[in-house]
Amino acid sequence: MQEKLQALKEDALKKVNQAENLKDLEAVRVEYLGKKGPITEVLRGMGKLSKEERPVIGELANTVRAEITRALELKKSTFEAEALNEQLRAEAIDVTLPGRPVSVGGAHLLTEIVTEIEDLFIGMGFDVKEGPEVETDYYNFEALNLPKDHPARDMQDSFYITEELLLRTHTSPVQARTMNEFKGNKSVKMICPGKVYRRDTDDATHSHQFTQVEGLYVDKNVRMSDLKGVLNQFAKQFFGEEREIRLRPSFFPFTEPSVEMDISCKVCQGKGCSVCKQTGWIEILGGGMVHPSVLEMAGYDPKEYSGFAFGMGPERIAMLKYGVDDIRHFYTNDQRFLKQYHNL
Ligand code: 2NL
Repeated sequence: MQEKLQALKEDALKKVNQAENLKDLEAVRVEYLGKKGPITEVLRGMGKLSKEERPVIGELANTVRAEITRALELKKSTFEAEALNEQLRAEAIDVTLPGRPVSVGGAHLLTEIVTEIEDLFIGMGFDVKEGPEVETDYYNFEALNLPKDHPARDMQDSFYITEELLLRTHTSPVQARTMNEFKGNKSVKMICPGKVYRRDTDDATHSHQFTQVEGLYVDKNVRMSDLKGVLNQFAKQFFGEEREIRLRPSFFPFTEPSVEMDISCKVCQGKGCSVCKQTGWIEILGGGMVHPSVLEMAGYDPKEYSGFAFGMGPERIAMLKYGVDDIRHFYTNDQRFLKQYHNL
């Protein structure tokens, strides 16, 4: 019996040694120490042994079981340590690797330009107002002194939705609405930025949808010199202190008299170059004194009130300021174009 136990022990220890993984170990444990294993069998059969043999065999069987258990546990902890090391190796993070860059978004160049224009006019006391892009024929045309037979109202030039509704062709209706709201009793000093629509074939300088910022100042005693002063201030702040402005006579149905404003060319300092087409001047915007009929239709007495208005295209201004050669760059969202202006 003693030899049998010794042999069992040696077999078991040998198998523990040969085990390659936790599964093998568990198999050895079940084989030798399990309920149906040989050691349990020996301990169960103790009753059949003589009085003298019983404590000797009992002790030996317990020792053998303890030794096998110890060997199993030792081997098990080796496997577990190996597994942990393997896991640590596999999950190791090389903290010296360069990080993955997180790309940061930013406002679109046009948004930046419009915001900058807004800030400059807010600084001169103007409110910023927005209005609907789907307009009535009345506010888009009629209220701005563009009667039914006016050529600018040609169906071919605007996106009509119904006979009475269209996509606004300028932001002026926002101003006409505001004047109407104030019912002729209050001064209006506002700018209105926004999208406008015209039926045009898109090319490098035309787009069927573009942006406009218009301004309006109506009060008692508003004069042409006020328009000139405000626009001069805007031009110098936006394009640089060294820029000169000049006003040329022009025509718009909603202003009388009407002007166009040029700034001196930055590229050639007014000497003449390809950017200013040899004139030394670059056209920036149009404006004038609000036509008496426009004031009257909005409920203002043109004998008591006067006003100036102007309009500009931020796309054109951005193209001039940054040398953008195609208006379509603003709408096609090519990251290579847009990213150039992220740190403005
Ligand atoms: C341009 C010229 C202009 C206006 C817009 C206006 C608005 C009201 C009354 C009178 Cl409510 N005028 N707006 C006046 C003159 C010119 O825009 O070249 N825009 C891109």
